[in-house]
Amino acid sequence: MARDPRSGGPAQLGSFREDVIAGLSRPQKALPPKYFYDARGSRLFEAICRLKEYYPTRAELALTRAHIGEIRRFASKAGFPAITLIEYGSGAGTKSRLMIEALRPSVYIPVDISEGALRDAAANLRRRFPGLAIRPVHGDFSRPLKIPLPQGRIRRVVYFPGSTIGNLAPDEAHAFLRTTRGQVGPQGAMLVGVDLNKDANVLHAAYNDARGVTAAFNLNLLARVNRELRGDFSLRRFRHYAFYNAPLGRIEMHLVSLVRQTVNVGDHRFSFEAGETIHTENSYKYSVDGFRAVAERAGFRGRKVWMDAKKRFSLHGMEAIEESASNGS
Ligand code: SAH
Ligand code: AVI
Repeated sequence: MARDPRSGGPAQLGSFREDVIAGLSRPQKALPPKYFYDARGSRLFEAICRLKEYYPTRAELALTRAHIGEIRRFASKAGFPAITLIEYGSGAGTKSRLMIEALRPSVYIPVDISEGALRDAAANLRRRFPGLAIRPVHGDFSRPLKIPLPQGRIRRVVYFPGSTIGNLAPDEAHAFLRTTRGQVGPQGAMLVGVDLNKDANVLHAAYNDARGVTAAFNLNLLARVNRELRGDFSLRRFRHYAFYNAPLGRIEMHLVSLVRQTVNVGDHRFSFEAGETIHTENSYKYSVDGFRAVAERAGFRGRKVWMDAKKRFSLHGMEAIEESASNGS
């Protein structure tokens, strides 16, 4: 498995420690959501996907199955006999399987920060598609990554499902799309799953499930800090809190300190007031046109959009805009 030098081993621990210390030192304490996905976090995310309240996974799978023929036609291009499929945040690989069956790429490159999930998904896909070249990359897609791209007349298609793009702030989403545009080249394409704006009650329920799986996913971040960075967070002294921030169009997840307390992380000490929060995740929701505008600024033209029957979730088929025609920054 290819590994970004900063993504595995002690170097990863280094950036995790730096990010945690920096995040807990800010006036609004914050931790980056990419650290949710240790082995337990990845399993908890899969459990979230099965919850009745968490509609995005079911909606995206349903719309992908319903429109798979059109998705295949969109991804293929005359004059390009082969496809390289690059998937960011591939996770357990459930959607990957569908896309590989439809697109029949000659090379598949899943990229994920969660090493165990990536390894297990790649092993499953190798059994299922024995002729396919699978080249997993363990790394952080918010940083420059070396992706082993085959050269030649090969159509490069990036797949970014699950609305993971919604976990990026607008400037980060722009930067990610710009980098991806450079990666796929002028003949490349992208398929992005994007969660849509909707009734705040539906959103609220999706991030406050009755069984408390999302709460366990959120609190697991503190358990990870305890285990990997010599932290002493008491998980009973924090509570999961998620709400829809309508003016900013995003779900925010926080961990609320239930009491006034101090917490140690290695040699660093942090004070919490009762009610003070650690901001752990944003999940931006878009309109179809709103997302298209973001993508266009980054060098992708929206060609197709597929939605589920309730119009809760969208999959955007986008093509690279030729450099001379792009107005992106
Ligand atoms: N694509 C799957 C999983 C989505 S969960 C689905 O649609 O169900 C988000 C995935 O992105 C997880 O597998 C997580 O490990 C990965 N991820 C999150 N932030 C990342 C980052 N900065 N770099 C690489 N992978 C990341
Ligand atoms: C991966 N990502 C798109 C999920 C989301 O909905 O923002 C992560 C998640 N957080 C809480 N529940 C699910």
